[in-house]
Formats: sequence, structure tokens, C-alpha cells
Amino acid sequence: MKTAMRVSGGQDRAHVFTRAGALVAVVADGSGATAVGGAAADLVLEAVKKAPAGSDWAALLAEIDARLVREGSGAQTTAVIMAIAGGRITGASVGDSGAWIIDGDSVIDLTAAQQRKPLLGSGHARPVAFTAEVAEGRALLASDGLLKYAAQRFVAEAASGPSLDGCADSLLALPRLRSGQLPDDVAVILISLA
Ligand SMILES: [Mn+2]
Repeated sequence: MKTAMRVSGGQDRAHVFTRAGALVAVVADGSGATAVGGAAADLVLEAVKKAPAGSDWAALLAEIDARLVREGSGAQTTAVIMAIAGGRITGASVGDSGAWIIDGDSVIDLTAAQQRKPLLGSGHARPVAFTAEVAEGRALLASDGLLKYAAQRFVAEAASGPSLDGCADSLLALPRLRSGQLPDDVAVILISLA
């Protein structure tokens, strides 16, 4: 499976890797003071990298929530994890980062049932798992810097071009203001499912 990833900076993080035949993708958007929020997002990435490919992702997010509380920095973060293996998608999320399946005009928000608050690090996060069959099209993981500031149909259109890298560039450009500034940091991973 081909992938493309873009991260504008700040406290947003993204990582995608393959292990034991599974593709695993994760986006985290840290909250609070930059260094602290970024560290919380980094912790999510490190935990996902260490987890077995077939992990219970919601349970892993609950563990991360507890671990952030134990560390006592006050750091909080969103997280969305997606694993693709054997024709199935499994994942889990907390916060307002999202995961979509885009196939032409059809958009399925796998994270529609997620709990936007409280975040990981609150000690009260409620991770919600999702599953789907792999079909045609593309999977998108993104922080709210994209999903909150660009209309769904424009995101779907930008994600559907012929070149995955071109699509990732287009997605990063979507929320950009006329001044050239981004209203929020953006992390995006695009995965070709075909
Ligand atoms: Mn954000």
C-alpha cells in the first residue's frame, strides 16, 4: 500500500509504518504549551510503534491516558490509530483528529462516534474503536487543522487525485488562509487502499 504524509509542525505528529504484514498509521495533536503538548503526541507515536500490529487500539489509548497522568506533566493530546491487515481496518481514537475512507464522492467517517473530550492525559479519556472492511479508495488520517478548516467535499476531492504525493500537498494547502498562514497545525496521512 502506498502512503503519503505531511506535517506542518507545531504539536501535530504523524507516523506510518509496516509491521508483520500490517500497515499502521497514527496521528496525534498535542494540546497546551507547545513543548508539553508535543511531548504527549510523541508519547502516542512511541507507544504505537512498540505495540503489536494486532493490538486492541482502544485499550492502548486508555493505557497512554493513564501513563500521561502518572508522568504528571499535564500534557494532553488527541490520537487516532488505524491498522490495515488481511482486508480489515481496525483502529481507535480520542479527540478531534479523524480517520475517513474516501472513495470518489463517498466519505465514511470511521471516527464519527469518537469522544472529542476529555483528551488523553486527562485520566478520563474514552477511546472509541472502529472497524471497516478494506475496499477501494483511500484512507485519510488528519488532525483538526485540516478537518475543521476545510469542507468535506473539498477534502475528498483533494484526496482523490492520481498522485498520492500531489494529493497530500493539496490537502495541506486546503486550510491555508489568503495570507499563506495555516489557522492551526496540520498532520495528514493518505493511504491508497487499492
Ligand atoms: Mn489542532
